[in-house]
Parts: sequence; structure tokens; C-alpha cells
Amino acid sequence: YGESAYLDLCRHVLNNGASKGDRTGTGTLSTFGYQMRFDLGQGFPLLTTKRVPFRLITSELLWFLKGDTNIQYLLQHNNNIWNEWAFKNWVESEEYNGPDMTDFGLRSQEDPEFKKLYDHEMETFKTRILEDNEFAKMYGDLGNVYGKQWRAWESSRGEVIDQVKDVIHMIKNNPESRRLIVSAWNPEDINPERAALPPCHVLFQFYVADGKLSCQLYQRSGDIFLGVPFNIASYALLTHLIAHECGLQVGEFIHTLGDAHIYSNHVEQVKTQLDRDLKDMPSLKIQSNEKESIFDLDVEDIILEGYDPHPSIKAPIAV
Ligand code: DHF
Ligand code: TMP
Repeated sequence: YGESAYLDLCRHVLNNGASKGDRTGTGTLSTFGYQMRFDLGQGFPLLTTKRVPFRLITSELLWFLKGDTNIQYLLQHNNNIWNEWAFKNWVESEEYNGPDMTDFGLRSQEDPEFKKLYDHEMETFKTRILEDNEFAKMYGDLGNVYGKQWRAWESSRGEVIDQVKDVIHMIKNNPESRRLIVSAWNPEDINPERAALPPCHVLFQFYVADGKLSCQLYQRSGDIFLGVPFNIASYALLTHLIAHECGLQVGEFIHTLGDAHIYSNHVEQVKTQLDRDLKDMPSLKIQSNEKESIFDLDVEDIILEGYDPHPSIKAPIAV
């Protein structure tokens, strides 16, 4: 249960993981199929054994909920977590004529000279996304990623389906339903032309009993050190927001993982984290007095209290 379930997952993969190559060329220790449970009534599951930047989780989730897929919004909120995937589209485009950025993720870790060049190109890219709306429209958009599939799934018949709005309506009107599902996985869009990264959090389902809302996520691929702590907090927050909107208490968040992996260049960081003791869990407050629905919330409406974690631990992200 809770953060110890996450630390158990780390230990499980360190002890039992198979050495497995991967798309990014980094290499991982990996296991297949794992489940963690978080009782949201006990506190908010933001890890305390390292600092996890909650404001980035909030702005990313509100970005999904707005149906936005353009990193311009994230940059306006000083959130850089999706930059590399937009940048990749830019440097692979016809229009780009700067220095060769092939394999920039791996090369910037190995070659300090290249890293300088890359950092500079990335800064230029970010500035253009923020200042030039035409450029942002072309190169800031990640394609048919979460925001699009959640709020404006396009069916082959030309309908546009707002899955989040529909699921909220169902929770309010038919809470017994066993069909309270949102899917981000659209086989038509699993193609680099259409989405920068095929969704990792593929499908989630809600469940209502005893006046409490629970949520289970199926995540096909989990970067245990960097991505998963964000994913846990993000879905816990989503469950809180929807419970709030529907007048329910929060129940459990159940996190089911497919390929759960620790990248080879995160192993030392994971061991450092495992040596630390748990601290008290923080708690969450939602301020929405005037707001009509969760789609109108801003980052300031979401308040985390009592978060006093161990220091952050840095690690490179595999692109
Ligand atoms: N690719 C990979 N290889 N792993 C991921 O977890 C991942 N996540 C994505 C997109 N692509 C991915 C979206 N979510 C960070 C966390 C989550 C995330 C993207 C990036 C991250 O870098 N977290 C750092 C802090 C970042 C910061 O402060 O700006 C961390 O230490 O948690
Ligand atoms: P993949 O598409 O080859 O599985 O690569 C995606 C990587 O990103 C993989 O390491 C999982 C990680 N990831 C997360 O863990 N959580 C996320 O929310 C996202 C978007 C990615």
C-alpha cells in the first residue's frame, strides 16, 4: 500500500528484472505486470523519499483536461517535461537548418560539446514556441496525444467524443456502471506521424461504492524512476478532481503496469532513494468556489499541504 508499494516495485525490479534493450538505446531492467494500490483517504500519494515537483504534475493534468496538445501552454507554466518530444519533430522537419540534432538525447549525455549546442538549440526553440504562434502551431503540437483522445476523440464516422465529460456524466447519473472508462489508446493514431509518443497511460476506469470514487489505470510502459512517480500523483489528482465534481469521497487509486522498467542510468538513483525513510504523506485541497466544473480550474486552485520530502534526485530522461 502507498509509497511502500512503490519502493517494493523498485526492489522487485532491481532483484528480478531482466536486462532488456529498448527503443531509446539506453537499456533497462524490466519486469512485466505489476500492481500497486494507494488509499487516497490516507493522504495524497506524492512520494516523500524524493521531492517530486507537484506544480508540473498539476499543470500537465490541467493541460490534458483542457484538451490541449500543444507544449506552448506547458511552457507558459514553466513546465518543460514534454519539450524533447516537440523538439524532435522540429529538428527532423524540412524547415530546420541548424546543427545536426540526430539522437540528441543520448548524445547530449555523452558529449559535453554537443550538449552545449543542444541546450542552445533547445532554448531557441522554446523562445520561438512562446513568442511565435504560427511556429507553435506547427512545431509545438504533439499530435493526437492525451488531451486530444480524452476530450476530442474522432470516430471514423466523423463524431467527436468527449470521453472525460461523458464519464463524469455517467458517474453522476449511473454510478453503478461498469463501463466508466476513458481510453487514450486509439489504434488509428499509433503512428509517429500522428502522435509524438504513443500513450503510456493507455486506459483508466472509475468505480463507485460506499460514496467513494476509485480509479484504476493500465499503463503499458512505466519509467519507474522518472515517469511513474508523476503518473501516480497525476491520477490521484484526477481522482480527487472528479470526486469533487461528482460530490463523492476519494477511494483508491490502483496502478497496473505492463512493462515496468528501471533505465540502466537510473539504478544508482533508485538505490539512493531506497535507503531513505518514509515521511508523512501530504494532503490535497481543491479551491473551486466560483468554478462551474473541473475544466475551469487553474493551477492556483489546487493546493498541496504538508509536503516535506527528502531532497530531489536528478536523472537523465531517455528520449
Ligand atoms: N520518456 C521517458 N523515457 N520517461 C518518462 O518518464 C517520460 N515521461 C514523459 C514523456 N516521455 C518520457 C512525460 N512525463 C519528467 C517526468 C515526467 C514526464 C517527463 C519528464 C522529468 O524529467 N522529471 C524530473 C524533473 C523535471 C523537471 O524538474 O523539469 C524529475 O526529476 O522528476
Ligand atoms: P515507449 O513508448 O518506448 O514505451 O517509451 C516511453 C517511455 O516513457 C517509457 O520509458 C515509459 C515512459 N513514460 C512513463 O513512464 N510515463 C509517462 O507518463 C510517459 C508519457 C512516458
